[in-house]
Amino acid sequence: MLDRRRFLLGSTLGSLGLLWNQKSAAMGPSKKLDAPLVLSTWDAGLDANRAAWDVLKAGGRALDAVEKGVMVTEDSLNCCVGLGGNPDRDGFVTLDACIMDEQGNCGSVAYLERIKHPISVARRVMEKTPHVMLVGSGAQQFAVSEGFKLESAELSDDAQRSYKQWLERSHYQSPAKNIENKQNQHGPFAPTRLDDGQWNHDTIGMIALDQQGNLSGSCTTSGAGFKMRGRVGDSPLIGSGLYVDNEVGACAATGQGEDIIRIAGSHLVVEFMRNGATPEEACKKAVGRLVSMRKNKIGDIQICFLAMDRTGSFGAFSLRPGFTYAVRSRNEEKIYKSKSWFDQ
Ligand code: SD4
Repeated sequence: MLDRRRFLLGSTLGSLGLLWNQKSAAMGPSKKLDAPLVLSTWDAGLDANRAAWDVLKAGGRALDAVEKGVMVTEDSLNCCVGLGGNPDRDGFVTLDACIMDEQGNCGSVAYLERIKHPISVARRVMEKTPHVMLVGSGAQQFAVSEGFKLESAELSDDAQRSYKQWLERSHYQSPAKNIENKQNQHGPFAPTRLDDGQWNHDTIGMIALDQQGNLSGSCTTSGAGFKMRGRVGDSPLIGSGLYVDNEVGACAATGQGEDIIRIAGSHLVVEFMRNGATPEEACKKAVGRLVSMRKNKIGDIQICFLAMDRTGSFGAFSLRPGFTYAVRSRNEEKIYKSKSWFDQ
């Protein structure tokens, strides 16, 4: 009798194990690293990760890490982040950013001009106002009242050159279609900064897991190069450019904002993880959602997701090849290349 019970128990557990294995295999690979851990979009994320890592390894909060981290990119002369970024089609740099912590607190700014660190203004919105999002002149007014310096509106040398080049090519007809797709960077509206394709993306989205096991995320950008004046992308929109749920995981997005917004991309990825998908599989499912929604309108756009679950498993997926992301942990400091829908 006892043997029969043991046999039944063993075979039940065996089949549970089998189911578990089948599920994991179907969900696709993800890599797991111990906390603390920080991930960010594109190669430029390496430098940003270093600043975040200093906070994390000292036992600091993920929230502080993701703010400090992306400030490095906002300070650098990047094509697509901070005041050195490409302007809108009227020649003004307008910045979008958001931040979210482990308790669902979040703050955001959009269409913000002449302020060096939009991510810090977003954090102040989160901590000092009853609101989640401030835009345009109101966001700028709030920033100044909080002691942020109003910087010059002059474009950086690179941005000026790039803007001139774009005006010559486009005759002001259209905003750039896509600033993300490395594979398609030589079209009439491709806003390459130095015509070598290395400068046509870089929005930074960062997600981190601290030693206490808490997640936070940040995202900051000058948005799509040569966009229409007033255009806001996914990056400052909680749920599109960034989402954090401490019980599940976090996701940050980069790519054509309009298409990330269409599917509330980062929130969607977190929901897929909540339902059992690994981070990479969740990112892939979100890309697949856009593919089936837009069908032949998928055109030349690029969208990319980077995700981590609450245990430190992480992964990414993009629509087209070319998306890279930077990882920093105790064991590694590395650039990964994500898989893409069109690799398949
Ligand atoms: C936007 N998602 O404004 C941003 C662009 C981006 O790297 O990701 N650039 O649509």
